[in-house]
Amino acid sequence: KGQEKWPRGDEKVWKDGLRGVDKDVPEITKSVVHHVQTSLARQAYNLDEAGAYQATALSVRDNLLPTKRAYYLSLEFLMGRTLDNALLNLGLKNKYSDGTTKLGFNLEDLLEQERDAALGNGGLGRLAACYLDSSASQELPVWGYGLRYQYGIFQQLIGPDGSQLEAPDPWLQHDNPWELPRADVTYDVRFYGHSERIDGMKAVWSGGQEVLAMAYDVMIPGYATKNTNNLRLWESKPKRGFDLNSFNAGDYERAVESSNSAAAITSVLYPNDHTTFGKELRLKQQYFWTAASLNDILRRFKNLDKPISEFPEYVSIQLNDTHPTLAIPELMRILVDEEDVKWDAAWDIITRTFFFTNHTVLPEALEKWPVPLMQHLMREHSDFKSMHAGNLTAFDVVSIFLQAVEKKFPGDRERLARMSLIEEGFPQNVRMANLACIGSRKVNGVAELHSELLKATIMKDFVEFFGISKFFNVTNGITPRRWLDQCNPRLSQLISETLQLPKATFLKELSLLEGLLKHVDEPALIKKWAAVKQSNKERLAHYVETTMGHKINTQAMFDVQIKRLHEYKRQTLNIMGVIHRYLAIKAMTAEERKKVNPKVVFFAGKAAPGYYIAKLTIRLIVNVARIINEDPETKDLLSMFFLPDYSVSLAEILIPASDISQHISTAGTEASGTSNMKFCLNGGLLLGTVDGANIEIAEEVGEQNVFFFGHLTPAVEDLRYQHMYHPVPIEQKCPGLAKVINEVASGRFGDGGVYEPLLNTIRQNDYYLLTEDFDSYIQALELVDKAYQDRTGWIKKSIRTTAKMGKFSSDRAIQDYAQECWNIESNKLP
Ligand code: CJB
Repeated sequence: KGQEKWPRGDEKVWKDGLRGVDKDVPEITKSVVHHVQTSLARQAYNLDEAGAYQATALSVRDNLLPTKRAYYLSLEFLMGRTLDNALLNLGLKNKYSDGTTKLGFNLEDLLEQERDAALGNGGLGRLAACYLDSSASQELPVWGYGLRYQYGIFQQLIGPDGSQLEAPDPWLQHDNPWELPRADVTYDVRFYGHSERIDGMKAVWSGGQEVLAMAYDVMIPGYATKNTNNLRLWESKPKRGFDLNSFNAGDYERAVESSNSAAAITSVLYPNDHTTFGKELRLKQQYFWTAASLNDILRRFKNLDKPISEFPEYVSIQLNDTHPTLAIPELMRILVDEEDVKWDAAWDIITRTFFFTNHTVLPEALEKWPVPLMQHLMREHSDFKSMHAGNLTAFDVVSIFLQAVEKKFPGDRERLARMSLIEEGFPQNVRMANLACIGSRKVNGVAELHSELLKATIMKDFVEFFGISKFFNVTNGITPRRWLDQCNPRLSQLISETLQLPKATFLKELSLLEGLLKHVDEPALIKKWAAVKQSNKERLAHYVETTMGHKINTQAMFDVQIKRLHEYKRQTLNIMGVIHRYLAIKAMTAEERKKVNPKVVFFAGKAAPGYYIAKLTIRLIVNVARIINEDPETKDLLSMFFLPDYSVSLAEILIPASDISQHISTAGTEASGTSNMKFCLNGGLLLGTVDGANIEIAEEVGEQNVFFFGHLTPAVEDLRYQHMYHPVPIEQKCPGLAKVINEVASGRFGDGGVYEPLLNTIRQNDYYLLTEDFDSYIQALELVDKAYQDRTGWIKKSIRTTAKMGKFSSDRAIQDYAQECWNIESNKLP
């Protein structure tokens, strides 16, 4: 009544509730305070009972409202194995270990029986998997949608001459206990055929091929919660078994043709990374998947019995790269042709529903689809064509976009051409990134530098048109459950003891690792930390010995580069560095060799089957390894291994064992990188260029704890220009590298002629600037050696690095999306 002392109740509870941070304030109190502050816009000191009633009622009402969901559309989910992860997330590992032991089985051996679910190529697919774990763990209503490929990423074998060979990955050969087939959840998806406009507006699409999409649900258990989210994967099936007419007429091939072509859609994951090939089957995959997913999302929305105009209030859709961009025109088609929504209202729904993440600025990765192919496959989306041709219809909202551009920048034909969805040429192409951008509410890059580059390059015109606030950054993250607790249980245990916190506490709030800093100088911790690293190195050595038959010196420094083979990632720079080191040791006296820091270099990674230069790089690595591992003069000081068939499970062995890992892309080319975060979380130090998330890692851990080298992003364009127009022979530009190249060419590591095309990429225009960065790379490697000599100093760096990895939890990243894009909140279960 105005007289009472402010506030009523407990002052601390009010304050903490207002800040919304204190974990001890019950959810209910926080929720009421939240409504006082936001819904009522009132303050605690003048809150009367009527206001308190309103706030309480609103808080209770929250429990009755259907919650909004976010959908993560990704063509790739690189899940790895599930059993160990599920046991840890459910807190059941010890119990199951006891249980299976009593039955005469060792749980660890059973875990090895599981095949990786490898439905992805690399970083992009693994990121999607980490995001599912974080969403489930934080009780966020996020569902994944993808494809259930019969064959995941190919199995990599190394042939007798050192080349990569590919074999299929029939991962579904045995029953997959982690999925639930949902014969009750199916949709028809149409391809080809023809469409007719009626009333000049609505269109009816008929004929062509109809395929059935059937759902398989994969459970995503959250960590230390009862919440489980869902990943829905679609399988394509023939709509009708086979064509009985043809069968009866004796034409057996024709009879099964259509059923085979339906099943083919989800038969295999395309093994290309950072490139687009314009294959019809790939476009069919994209359309099949987006159409089925949208149907499913709409069906769920309709159960809420809300007007369609409220769709964005209940649904957000994140486009993981441009692969699901067809969801934009497909939702337009459904809204206009099936739901009777007017074009402009439909476009408004679209641009409040979709959000788009870009993962690379490499031009060869920007998806483009030929207009004729699109027209052929999806009759209804062919309006792209009329839009471009200037044959505008009143209903074509997308073309209105171009009119708006013209209005804002009159007469700027070049700008119009750049921003158009259609790229001129024979044939014309649809630019998927432009479509994804104009159809989305927001667009983000995956690390600070990358997001800045996006705004300055491929999205520049769009920033000028839409304004800067549409564009933002979400730095990638990794789940600490798999990438610390599961892959490195001893380190997780040591951290728990040191911080005197249960594992679940810091695995859910990774910034708590900072508490390690207080202990960094304690000799007991340093000793234990070193012992954990040593045991992980032994585990890796054991793996190499049993799979490849090589014994490894575990006292040596372990230097690791594991990622897709790509010229921009510069595995070639690494191998040239190894050869340089080998030649240097060969030239030393026995006395000098005593001072050399022994080192084992590990490589792993797949090359796209059609990527000739990347495959040649693998061949060179394997053949150099064969020579130096057999050289009695040097092999104790330097050895090297290419571990075949890189996978999530292999990464779980390699990452905890690394002393130093390499992330050495040409500046400005690696959007983020996520393995860099995994290595650092496991106390491995980082050797890298000033690129992607390396920069933010250095900001966190301090530059004295990372090893940086090479040119910076702003220099790259100029250097490339110089290479193009003022080439300098490699002998002058970089004598150290020239010498290494000559050794390879001369046949020191097997037939030199074989490697000419690879060597020429460096000798000729050197697009990825190896000759520019080689000297500083070698210097950085020397600094690494020097730092490693001081073993205690090294371990302190290692502890400091782990301590500062809080920012890189995918829990933080997914919260960024939840708040910045999706506007969803945790759905806490009792
Ligand atoms: N990325 O894995 C892929 N495939 C692509 O086609 C394009 C980009 C990677 O995505 C990761 C997740 O955002 C990034 O960390 C990585 O830098 C990028 O190359």
